[in-house]
Amino acid sequence: HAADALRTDLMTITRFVLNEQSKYPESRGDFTILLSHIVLGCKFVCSSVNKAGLAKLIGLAGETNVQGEEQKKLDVLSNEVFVKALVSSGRTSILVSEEDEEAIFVEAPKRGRYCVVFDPLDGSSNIDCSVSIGTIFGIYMLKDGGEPTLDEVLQPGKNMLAAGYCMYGSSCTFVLSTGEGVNGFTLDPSLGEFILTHPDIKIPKKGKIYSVNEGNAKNWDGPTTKYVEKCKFPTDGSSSKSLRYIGSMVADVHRTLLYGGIFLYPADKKSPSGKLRVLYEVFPMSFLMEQAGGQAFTGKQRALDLVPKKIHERSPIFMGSYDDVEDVKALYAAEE
Ligand code: AHM
Ligand code: MG
Repeated sequence: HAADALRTDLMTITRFVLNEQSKYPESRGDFTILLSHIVLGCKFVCSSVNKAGLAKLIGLAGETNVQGEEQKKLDVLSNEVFVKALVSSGRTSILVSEEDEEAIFVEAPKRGRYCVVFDPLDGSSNIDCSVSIGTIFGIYMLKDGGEPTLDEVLQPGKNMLAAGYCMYGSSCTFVLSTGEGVNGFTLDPSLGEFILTHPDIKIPKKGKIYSVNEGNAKNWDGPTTKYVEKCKFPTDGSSSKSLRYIGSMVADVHRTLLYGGIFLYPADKKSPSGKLRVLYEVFPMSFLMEQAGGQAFTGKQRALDLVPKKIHERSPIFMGSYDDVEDVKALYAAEE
């Protein structure tokens, strides 16, 4: 039986990536090593997130617990874990984290060929009520020669070598693309391993769900307003879409990838560049969307073509099913 074979022949994430990389003769296993350090960070954060309520890990940074030890907020703790895991991999040169104002340049003896941009714990407003949160990351390869500079990471998203996220939800799910499609892995807590459970994820061409913070509607621009109106009151005979919004990008994007539809965080009058960060939120998720057959659009251009000027830059974003994003593009084109 095929199902039996799968159950006993476990495709772990490490085995999967080793297989993928073996297609490239020049590959030295560096990527696999880097990824295993990211995976380790995710397992640690997953276990901390699961214990947070009990362990009283939740609390303000700087607060002290009964033992008089300083407690760390989960997002601060997660950042430390990822920075240490990435530096100790010996495969990174530059790290950009949502939690750190400045990029981190790894010291020469520990330097490697990769730059990693990441949001160690996204959706932090959801931590205290145990709603799904996640880690998002993107990986660039260093150009050869010379001292690494910030230009290595101020690159369009299409230059990413790989991108992914880990969702700490009802199960811990790791979704990865190395530029050849998208694959999903689920943590088997008894084994402590991520097992391939969602091979070759393809987003439905058109979806029945839209996902947006509609509380910002009064400040939206024309095309966004028209698009959301169309979701609710379609005029082409199609049925209206359902609204699902968690307010945790990883969870909202994960649902969009699997079920189809559109996720948007548009610009508004108060935040003309939207809210989400280009390097470690918009790019990795746009990379995954395209790899799954969907699209990602900023309101002006393909999201992966953006060239960020600053590491914490923001951009409006519309991503999801091919046809749904096509509708948004048409409304923006009509505006011009
Ligand atoms: P954060 O990095 O401060 O957690 O903010 C990012 C989050 C995303 O996960 C989510 O898509 C968005 O903020 C929700 O924003 P809003 O509460 O404005 O709807
Ligand atoms: Mg974030």
